[in-house]
Amino acid sequence: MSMFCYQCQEAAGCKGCTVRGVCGKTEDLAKAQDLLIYVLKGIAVYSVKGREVGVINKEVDKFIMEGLFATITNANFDRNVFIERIKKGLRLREELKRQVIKAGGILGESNSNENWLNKMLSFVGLKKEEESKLPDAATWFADNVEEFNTKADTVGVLATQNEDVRSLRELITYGLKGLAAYVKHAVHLGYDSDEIHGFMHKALAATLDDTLTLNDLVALTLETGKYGVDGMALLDKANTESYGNPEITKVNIGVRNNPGILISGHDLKDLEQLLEQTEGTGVDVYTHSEMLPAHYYPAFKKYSNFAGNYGNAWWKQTEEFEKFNGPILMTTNCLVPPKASYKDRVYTTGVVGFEGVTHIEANEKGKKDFSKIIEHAKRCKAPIEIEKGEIIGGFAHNQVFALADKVVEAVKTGAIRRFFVMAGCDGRAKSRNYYTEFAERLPKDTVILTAGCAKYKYNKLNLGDIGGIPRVLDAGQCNDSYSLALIALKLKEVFELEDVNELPISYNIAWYEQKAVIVLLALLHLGVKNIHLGPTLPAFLSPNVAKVLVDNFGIGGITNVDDDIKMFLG
Ligand code: SF4
Ligand code: SF3
Repeated sequence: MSMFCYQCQEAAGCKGCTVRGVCGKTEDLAKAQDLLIYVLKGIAVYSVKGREVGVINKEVDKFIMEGLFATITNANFDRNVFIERIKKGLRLREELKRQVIKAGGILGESNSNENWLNKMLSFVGLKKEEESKLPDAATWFADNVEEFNTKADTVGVLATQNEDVRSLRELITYGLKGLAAYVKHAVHLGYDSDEIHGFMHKALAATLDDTLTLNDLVALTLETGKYGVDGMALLDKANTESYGNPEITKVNIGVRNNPGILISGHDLKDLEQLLEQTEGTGVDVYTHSEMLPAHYYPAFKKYSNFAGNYGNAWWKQTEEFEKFNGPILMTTNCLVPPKASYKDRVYTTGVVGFEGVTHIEANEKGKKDFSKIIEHAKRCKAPIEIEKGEIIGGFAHNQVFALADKVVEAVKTGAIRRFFVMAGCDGRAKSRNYYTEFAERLPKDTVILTAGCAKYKYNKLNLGDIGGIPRVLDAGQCNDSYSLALIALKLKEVFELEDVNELPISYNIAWYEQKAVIVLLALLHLGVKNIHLGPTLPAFLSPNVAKVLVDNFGIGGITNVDDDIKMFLG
């Protein structure tokens, strides 16, 4: 087997990609990503010890967060980026080790005598018995690519022999990847949390610990969900304090006559900088896929060149980017390996990357210079119209709370029989048409609560409204699933219920990549039961781990639309 990856819903044969990723990830890239994760775990070991003695290295926090994020499905396909990260990670690890030894976090006693410390580090290193207590990820070292390749063969997912331990370790790691992505966006807006970084490191280090039992790992999985809630709450605070609360908004899905820039991904700070820099240049800005909800924030409405949303979910980009005619800025996943016909129009930023595609870095003050993209746009034709009309969204917690009386009344009178949370991801599998049919066939007295790119399966259907409340309420991006949880908790309070599961809400969630994993774990932490996951259950759940989720949380898969609707409606 040349590689092994089973982190997303497209894992080949619902088991794992072993030759090349269905996503386009090559064997070399997969191995470099595996090794980077291993390096991050090794750094985390020192970070945990460091935090015990008051050592918090912010560069380490940032490095681990961005490294996790970079390995999310469809984020970065540039192997060189991972090789450089591995090299930097090993350097950082040694630096952190030094700080921790100095603070007494490893040898047990603090010694601020620089001479003693230098002597010890250069001649003795860690005492042999101390070193033997540390996992290999914290002590191995190499400085050339050949050795990286050899090492990578031994540290991937399958290095853990026991399939249940492996399953839980990976479930935690994927949850952390999703969490890291959300925290990264918050950090970009100046919001951070030492506590969340501390937990991420503790959990990463724990995936190396062979003394942990399955029960310990299950507990850690649920704790990951707690931090998932905290991470999404932090990002919600960052987004709403920076840009206002999302409000009901009609978004144009047609085109104008000016050249345009298409921006995709989840990073609102990148969007803000792009809008500032394109204002008055004659270049319009359109959103794609997960950037659509940016239109719901009051702060972006002042830009007259913020033209609308172009296209659909990420997987349609190969067709839609072609027709857009102008440059495309990818701020996060999901990037599909670009076709030669438009590759020169693709730009990446943040953790996204693809070999041969121009990457825009922030300067030391965090500012990104998008002038190259703007000049590029000016040389391009206006986008080809692929759709016309408007879609409506902006039903995040604050807006729904403002409508609470109306919603509660509709539930009390029976005008709304049930809500269906259909958050999550879209994807290219044909079986996902299930979600379009499911939305179409739901009885007219039901309302869909959505978030994430899953919405594109039904947000352009004409499903009508119930007394003025649209039957599809879009809260925003996948992280705004947090809003849906807040709405559920609010309804529980209004209806004076003991348990959130007594509400007339069903959960039929579509997943694809690892952000959906942290959303799922967050919902479990909030006590939500009987979540159905599709279109297939994660390949990384071993039969025993799946059983734990079924027995304790009533997690289930999907079957067919009619039977599932019957089942949900009881
Ligand atoms: Fe396969 Fe998904 Fe891993 Fe890509 S990310 S290699 S498609 S399991
Ligand atoms: Fe979509 Fe990638 Fe997950 Fe943020 S853009 S939801 S798949």
